[in-house]
Amino acid sequence: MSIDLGAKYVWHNGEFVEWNDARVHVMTNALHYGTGVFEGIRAYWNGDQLYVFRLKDHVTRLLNSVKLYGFGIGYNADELIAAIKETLRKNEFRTDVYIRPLVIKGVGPIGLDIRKLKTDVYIIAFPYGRYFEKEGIEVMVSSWRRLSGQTVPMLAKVTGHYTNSILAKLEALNRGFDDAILLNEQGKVCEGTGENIMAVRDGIIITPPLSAGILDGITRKSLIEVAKDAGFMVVERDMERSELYVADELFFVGTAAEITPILKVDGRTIGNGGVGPVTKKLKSVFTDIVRGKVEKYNKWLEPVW
Ligand code: PY5
Repeated sequence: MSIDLGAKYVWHNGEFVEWNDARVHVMTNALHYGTGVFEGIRAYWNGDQLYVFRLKDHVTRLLNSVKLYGFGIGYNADELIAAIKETLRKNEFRTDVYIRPLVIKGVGPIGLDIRKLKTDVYIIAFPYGRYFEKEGIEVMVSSWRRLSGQTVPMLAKVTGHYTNSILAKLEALNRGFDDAILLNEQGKVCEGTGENIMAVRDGIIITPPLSAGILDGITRKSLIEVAKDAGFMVVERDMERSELYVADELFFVGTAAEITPILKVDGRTIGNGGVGPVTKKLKSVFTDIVRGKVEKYNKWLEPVW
């Protein structure tokens, strides 16, 4: 069984394999214990160039995830960057693309001593559009708490951590919502299931700090810089659950989600129920930035062709 996502080749440990041949054995440790780290990266086609957004930052975070779990990986940042660009060229992509580097602990016996297991590195990439079909979404505050940084390193983007996100996502979908916001164990706002969160209140942009146990999101970091450059005040601080309900604007930010307006939380309308002016402004600037239309931020773009 395979799935056709419109890609021809997958990069595996330095070689290209046909999409349908990119398989793993059932004794792959990562399948049993969630021992994989990964990235989600987007590349945008602007008509004559394919730009990978903040490629170096994503690769750095991947290597930090590897380090936090003590996996070992036989490639440095420059080699991974080159491999990712090569994968996009090999697939001849001239369209918007999602890139998923995946580093997993490979085949081994049933135990937890992963030290001697081979690390398999994959670079998967395929044409991709929107993550959320709707322009604005309705979310609930999950009954599940976000994994705590005292349990697992939350700065690491680890496959196993996503069982927590999936519980929250399923709970939300089964109750008719589009997604969920997770609180941390202190009851403060943390993040979405696969997105960071930002609120606007009285013209000030508020977002939970790294110490709330969020993933150190690259979209979040970029938007903080863009918003400040545009003259907005941005505050990274703990947020109460109740602040969600009284926010003027609320939106998710992330590679997959890009900037997704949140129109309702737990059935309560946010602001006037539409997409607010700050969200609109950031969305429009961000859309231009990723396609190379704003000179100042071209430093974030890695051309492929
Ligand atoms: N928080 C979590 C839990 C995430 O999974 C993600 C990204 C983010 C925040 C945002 O980080 P960034 O801006 O660096 O992307 N999630 C992945 C993505 O590609 C996968 C989601 C299923 O957006």
